Amino acid sequence: MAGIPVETSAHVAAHRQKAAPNEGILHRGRLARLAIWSALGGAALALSLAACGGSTDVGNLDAIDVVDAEADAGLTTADDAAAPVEDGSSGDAADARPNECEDDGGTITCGKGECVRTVPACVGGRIQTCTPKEPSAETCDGLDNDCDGEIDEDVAELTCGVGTCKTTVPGCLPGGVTNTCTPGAPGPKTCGLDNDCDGVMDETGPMMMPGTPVSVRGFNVDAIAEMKPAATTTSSSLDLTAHVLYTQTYAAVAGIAGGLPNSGTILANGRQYQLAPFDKSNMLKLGAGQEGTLSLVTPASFASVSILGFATEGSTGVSVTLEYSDGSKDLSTASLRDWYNGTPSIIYGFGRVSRTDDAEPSFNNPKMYAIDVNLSCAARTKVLKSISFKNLSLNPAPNVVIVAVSAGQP
Ligand SMILES: [Ca+2]
Ligand SMILES: [Ca+2]
Ligand SMILES: [Ca+2]
Ligand SMILES: [Ca+2]
Repeated sequence: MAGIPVETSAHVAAHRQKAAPNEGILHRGRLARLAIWSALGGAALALSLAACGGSTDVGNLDAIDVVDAEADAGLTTADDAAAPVEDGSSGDAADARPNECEDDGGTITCGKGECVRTVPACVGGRIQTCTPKEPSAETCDGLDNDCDGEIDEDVAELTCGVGTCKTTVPGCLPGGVTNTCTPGAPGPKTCGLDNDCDGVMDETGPMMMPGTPVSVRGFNVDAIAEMKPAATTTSSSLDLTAHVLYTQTYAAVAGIAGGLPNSGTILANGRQYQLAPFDKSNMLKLGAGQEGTLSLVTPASFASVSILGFATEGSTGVSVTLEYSDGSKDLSTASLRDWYNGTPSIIYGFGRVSRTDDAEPSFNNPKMYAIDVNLSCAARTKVLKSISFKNLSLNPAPNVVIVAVSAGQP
């Protein structure tokens, strides 16, 4: 046995330093065999140590090489210089060497979403490592492209429409379906919002319905006959042929149909108007070119104003000026149709009579009409104190007759 090199722990350490990484740790089975060699060749230990004590054994018969060549025969399938090997003795102590494994068909899975990769856990006795696939930008496809565990989560939202029609929806629907954006439907204008979705903040709101009566003063004629004879219960006719209106009480006494409601309340088009008392001035009559003003008994803020009136002896234009407590005014113009046969009318069928002979009720005529004024958003915050009118006719004939005012609250 003399001359057979023997590995010691010191020798093994030296061997490890120059060994390939996969041979960095001595196989324990080899250590067991080393013990036998030590016992048999104890006398040669000193010689062996001397032979292996140098800084290199390149070109020399290395102690481990020798051991492997003789002791590993039949036990391993490759030498230490080759890749680590599977020695077929699964689970025994000899298999504890790192990076060695059993080729049992097992796999390793790593990554999330589209980055998932599965590799064999063991190839050629070597434990394998698993590297996930490269992520990509998240797109709407029902997949987790960027491999963060969430599907389609970074697809941008869709926005469309303007004003109150503006709509925002998810860019991607479940299942990877690209969404579409549909703007909301336009609605009635409302102050401070772009409800009609034209990109401009609305400066006017809706007409406020129903309107409620606004008590005003400033009427200049009593043109409602509440009792016979009309000449004594009215102060002025409304046209060139001495006609005035009459009440239901007058009609009952006169034995004729029609007549304005004794309550003086007129309901039409969702608005309520209240006639002034029948025994006082109850209409504003303006001849061609004339102006007149109705003052609110209680100034207040309104969203819309509706003026009940008509013209006689023909239709005519009329200017309407809303006057606010801060001194500002809103001017608009309208036309008032003749009280016979104009359309559309607010009310008709109440008849008229002559101040001189109490005759000629006519039940499809006369008619009354409405001038509706929608206040601007800014004007709705103001206090309306009066409404002035001007008969725009240049001819002497048509008269403007204003009967009542109704208004909607903001
Ligand atoms: Ca994702
Ligand atoms: Ca995706
Ligand atoms: Ca608008
Ligand atoms: Ca009267």
